[in-house]
Order: sequence, then structure tokens, then C-alpha cells
Amino acid sequence: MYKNEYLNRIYASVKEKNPEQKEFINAVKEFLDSMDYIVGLDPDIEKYSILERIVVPERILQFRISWLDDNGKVQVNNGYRVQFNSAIGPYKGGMRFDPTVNLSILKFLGFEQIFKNSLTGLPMGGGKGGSDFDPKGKSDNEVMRFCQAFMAELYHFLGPDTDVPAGDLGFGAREAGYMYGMYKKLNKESSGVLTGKGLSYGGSKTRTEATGYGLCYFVEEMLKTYYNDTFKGKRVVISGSGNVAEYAAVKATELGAKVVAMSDRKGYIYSEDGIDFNYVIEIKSNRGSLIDEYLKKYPNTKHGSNPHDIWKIKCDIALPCATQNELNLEDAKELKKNGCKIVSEGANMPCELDAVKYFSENDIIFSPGKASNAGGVAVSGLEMSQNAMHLSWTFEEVDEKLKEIMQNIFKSCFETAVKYGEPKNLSLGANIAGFLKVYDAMKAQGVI
Ligand code: NDP
Ligand code: 2IT
Repeated sequence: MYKNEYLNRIYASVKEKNPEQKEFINAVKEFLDSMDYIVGLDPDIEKYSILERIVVPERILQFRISWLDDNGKVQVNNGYRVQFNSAIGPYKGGMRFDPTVNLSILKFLGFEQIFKNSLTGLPMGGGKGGSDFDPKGKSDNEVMRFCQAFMAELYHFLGPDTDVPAGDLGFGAREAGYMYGMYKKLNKESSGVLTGKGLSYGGSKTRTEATGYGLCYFVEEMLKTYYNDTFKGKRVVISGSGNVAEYAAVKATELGAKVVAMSDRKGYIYSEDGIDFNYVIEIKSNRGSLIDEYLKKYPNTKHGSNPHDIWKIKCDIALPCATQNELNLEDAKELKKNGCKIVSEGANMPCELDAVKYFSENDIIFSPGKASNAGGVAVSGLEMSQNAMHLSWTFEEVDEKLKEIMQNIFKSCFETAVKYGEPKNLSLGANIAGFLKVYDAMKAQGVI
């Protein structure tokens, strides 16, 4: 399947050793596809068994979380932290709270995080964690008791120079506060070991907005480079209506686009006048359902119960910002039929691999999440710097740095893609550019 035999061996072994872990195997496959361009050029990659090592997490923590619900009943969940790779810095990556969470999903997310964090240019290794706990329908007190029980297990393994978690799907400001409070109590120190904290206790300005804003800064570069164009007058479709989707909607609109559709697990809403995303933010801050609540205020809004149908809406730019595998080959064909020019991932691997292949064969420019959604972890890195220096930058200062980081990520992905002869292949650029720094660090640090 690969030109290079070494890669065939790595892929076969990952499949054999991780049966059933389809999300993780998919992420490795996508990465190895790009490695086929470089492993033949540098024998040291095989000599030092770099790929054998990079596909195996340095450490996986798995533990039981027992907590009391509001009725006094003991509830039990699985907790995980995948400390994937620390070659270039402390493990860094979000925590996902969702009933679908399992080791395969967290290994895929942790693996992606290695290269994403490398692309930011900041010294952060890759990690991910979470639980099959469902925050939906739980009281604040239940979420607090759960977070405290989680941290009581995890805190031994964290530290500002060891492992620094943050938010992800199902884990926002509320969860970060409860987790951080418990960490501080147990560890008797305030080094700020979680990012995405509240602004009153060490959080960075712009972290809430960072992933969505960063995504739009990245798309601005795509528009400029490939189409000599801007966001002005573009129709944008954004899936999801959580943290990433919301602030992508805010920034795309600020840059002159019209966001015509958004979605959640129960379906999508669509309006030719543009979505009132401030109202969406209000609905979601009250943990409401988009269709139920949005239609109360705007009863004429078009809507549907299948989230996939959002990709049938005519747009110039599609920003999948909900979750993995939410855009398949059929959806990709619908986007093409309607004239979409750019698909840029705000979520982690929302596009299935055959959809991505279809984009490249049909002249839709695509950017992978590990490049275009790196703004969130980049500002997390800036939060770590501010905490270490015991100071706080303004919103404008952080936003400026975020924009510069996203422009640099685009530049390094684009220039690497050009170097390997495929200027429109930003996945190739992201994988190779992200890998090279980690490879260099692993080689320099010996066999550990
Ligand atoms: P949130 O929990 O804030 O929001 C997730 C949104 O996606 C919600 O609107 C949710 O719907 C919707 N959603 C979840 N699953 C599905 C599904 N199967 N079909 C349709 N909609 C769905 O998470 P985030 O915005 O933080 O994260 C979204 C994605 O972005 C994830 O892939 C995450 O890994 C990635 N990411 C997040 C970063 C961050 O800084 N937060 C940084 C980089 C990437 P509902 O409201 O109904 O629950
Ligand atoms: O997928 C991601 O990059 C995140 N969820 C953000 C991680 C972080 O450490 O800010």
C-alpha cells in the first residue's frame, strides 16, 4: 500500500497491536501517507526506529472515577490520560467528557496533538484525556463532584512542566474551574496546571475565542494564497455550536462573511439572513438545544433533524467544528455540487479520509484540524507562559500573537507542501512540518 516497505510494516503492526481502535488507526494512516514522501530520503528515521516509537504513547493512565449523584447513588466512570509524546515539551492537550469517549478516540486525539503542538512553534508535547462521563443533564454539583473525583486520581501525574490539560468537547470553563480548584487543593501550589482557566484565577484572555478565531485567521491565509480573495461576501456553513463553532462564527462575520447555517447533535438551522450567533451563544451557555430554542425566537428559520444535511446548504466555505467523522464522502459531493471552495477543519478529523481524498481530486482546498484548529492550544501555550511569568497580557496582545502563530502555521504547511510538489496539499505540509521538529528532538535525546 505504501511505496516504502518500512511504512507498510509500521501500519501492519499498529493495526495488529490495536485491534478495534479504528479512530486511532485512521489517524496513524493519515500521518503515514505523508511519511511516504520523506522516509526514503532519510535513512535515520528507520535506523532510530522513530516511527515505531512515535505511534506508541509514552504512558497511558486509566482509572476508575466513583462519585455521588444528587440522589446519593454511587456512579462510576472511566477516566483516562494519554501522555503520548514529550519530545518537545510537557504533555499538552484537552480533556473530553462525552459518553462516546474510549481509548481509541483519546489515542487518535493525542496522536494528532503531537504534530499540532509542534506546528504552533511552542514547546509543548502531545497528550489527551477525558472520560465517558456525560455532562448533559447533570447538575452543577454533580459535575463538581465528578471533576473533583477525576482530579483526585490524576493530580499525581500533572505539573506545569509535566502535563497540562485543558478543555475539549464537553469540557468548558465550568469543568476547568472545578478541576483546577481540586488540583490546587491537593498539590498545594498555584502554578496554573490547567489552561482555559477563568480570567480571575490565571486564565489567558482570548483563550475562549482562540480556536474559532485562529481557524478564521488560517482560512484568511488560504483565501489569500489560493484565490487572491478574502472573507468579504462569502457564505459560510459551520457545523456544531460549541466553543469552536461559536467563535468561528463571530470572527468570520467580523471579517465580512455571512454564516448561513450552524448545527448541534439534534440537527441544523439555516437562514439566508445569517444566523444570529450571539443568540446561539446564549442558548448554549444555558445548555439548550439549538432547534428548540432558536425557533422560539426565529420561528421561520429553516431547520432539519439530520446534522449531515447541513452540508447540502450552498456555501463558499465549510467549517466542520463539531466532532470526528461528521463529514463523509456523500457530504463532500454535496459541497462540491454547491460550489464550495474551501473546507477547513475546526474540529479534530471531522472529515472522513475518503471525503478528504475527494476534496483534493475535485479542487476543493482542504486544511486539516492539526493545522487550522491549532489556535486553541497555541493560546493555551501562551497561558502557560503568562502563568510562569506571573503576569497577564491584554486581549489585543494575545490576539495579535494568535494571528501571527496561525499565519506562521499556514506558511510552514504551505511551504512544505510546495517543497514536496503538491502546493494544495496542506495535510502533507502539516504532517511533515509537524513531524520534523519532533523527529529532531527524539533523535537528539537518545533512546529513552
Ligand atoms: P463543545 O462541547 O463546546 O461543542 C461541541 C459541539 O458539537 C456542540 O454543539 C455539540 O452539540 C456538537 N456535536 C457533538 N457531537 C456531535 C455530533 N455527533 N453531531 C453533530 N453535532 C455534534 O466542544 P468544542 O467546540 O470545544 O469542540 C468541538 C471540536 O473541536 C472537537 O472535535 C474538539 O476536539 C475540537 N477542538 C476543540 C478545541 C478547543 O479549544 N475547545 C481546540 C481544537 C479542537 P450539542 O450542543 O448538542 O452537544
Ligand atoms: O484539540 C485541541 O487542540 C484542544 N482541545 C485544545 C488543547 C489545549 O491544550 O488547549
